[in-house]
Amino acid sequence: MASKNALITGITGQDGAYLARLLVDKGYQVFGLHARRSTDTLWRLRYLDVLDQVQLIDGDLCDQGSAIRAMQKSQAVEVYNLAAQSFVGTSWEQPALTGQVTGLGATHMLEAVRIVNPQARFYQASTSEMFGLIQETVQSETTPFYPRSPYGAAKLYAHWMTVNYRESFNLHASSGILFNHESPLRGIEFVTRKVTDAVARIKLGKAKELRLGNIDAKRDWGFAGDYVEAMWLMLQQDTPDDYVVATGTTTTVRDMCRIAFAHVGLNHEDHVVIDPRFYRPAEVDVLLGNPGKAEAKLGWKAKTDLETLITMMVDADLARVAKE
Ligand code: NAP
Ligand code: F7E
Repeated sequence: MASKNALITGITGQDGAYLARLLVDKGYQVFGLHARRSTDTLWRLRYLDVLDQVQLIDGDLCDQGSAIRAMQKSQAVEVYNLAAQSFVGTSWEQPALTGQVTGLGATHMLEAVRIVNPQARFYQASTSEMFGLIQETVQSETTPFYPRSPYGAAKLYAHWMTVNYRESFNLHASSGILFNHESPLRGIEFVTRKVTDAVARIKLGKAKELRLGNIDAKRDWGFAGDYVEAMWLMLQQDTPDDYVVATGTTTTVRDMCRIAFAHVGLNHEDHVVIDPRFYRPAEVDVLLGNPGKAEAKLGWKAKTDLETLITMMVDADLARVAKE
């Protein structure tokens, strides 16, 4: 069978790297929209040993022409729109930029698909942040949205544009409403990686304390490597749809810290310092997803529990910090 071409925006991010690895392993020709930066952003693709097997296309999602050219150059039949300003905290400092990349960027990609190849299948990286101030204890595809950050609001716009292009132009456009997912490739500013990196530094005598904000917040955390399989599965369905992707369990930041410190024989209470600088203007207190539809229709289920995930991340950070 001839190999399929896929285009990933955000290929240098955590999910982009795992998805590139997955698609290359499935025999796809993988193209990635790559925004020029003055520093190295290719380390994740190197870490998963996939950099040499993908073709990068210079472009920025804020630029409509970039999106169109990426569709033309890649001849993609599957498009995964993962690019975003994805850090919730930063979205209050850069709300307009977040709207442009995370919100309008999706419209640029949808337009590119509509103009260049309306038969191509489209995946939008939607998020549990759209539930924000939760309207139901367990969130599913039918739970009303109530975003609590400029990031959440931008993603909600992108989500509805995806639904709208599906209904208006009959695009095969699906949204994955993914709950938090982490890995050793997670950005250092996100709480799990901030914790596992600090645990490694404290264990190796390079730091003493870890400063955190609201450790009572609860999240439904899974492993990014599992979650990219759900993205791919959505584009293999005959009909496009929206799916919650989650583990179905929720844990406080405090308990996640306890797991991470305990893995190296330390007590988190001896090292964690609460610092109001890390509080957010509006918090998402608790998220808990119901992945029942993904399980029933896609045959997808999270394989990695939180303890396995966090210990994997601590071990990776111990190896990294030891080499510094
Ligand atoms: P990430 O690590 O922050 O990656 C974001 C990617 O977007 C990077 O490749 C980044 O490129 C790229 N990007 C940013 N601005 C761009 C622009 N103007 N033009 C082109 N590319 C740009 O995010 P992630 O964790 O992999 O998440 C992937 C997607 O899923 C994001 O849309 C995120 O919002 C969404 N999501 C994530 C989670 C989660 O828990 N991880 C949950 C739900 C939804 P650089 O490397 O050059 O910065
Ligand atoms: O925060 C609390 C913080 O930044 C998790 C993104 O991938 O998932 C991610 O968004 C919780 C929040 O992720 C610190 O207040 C406490 O309640 O790791 P986070 P997030 O905001 O949930 C969603 C699904 C996405 O779509 C996003 O793109 O942890 N917290 N103390 C802290 N968080 C951080 N970052 N740093 C702290 O010191």
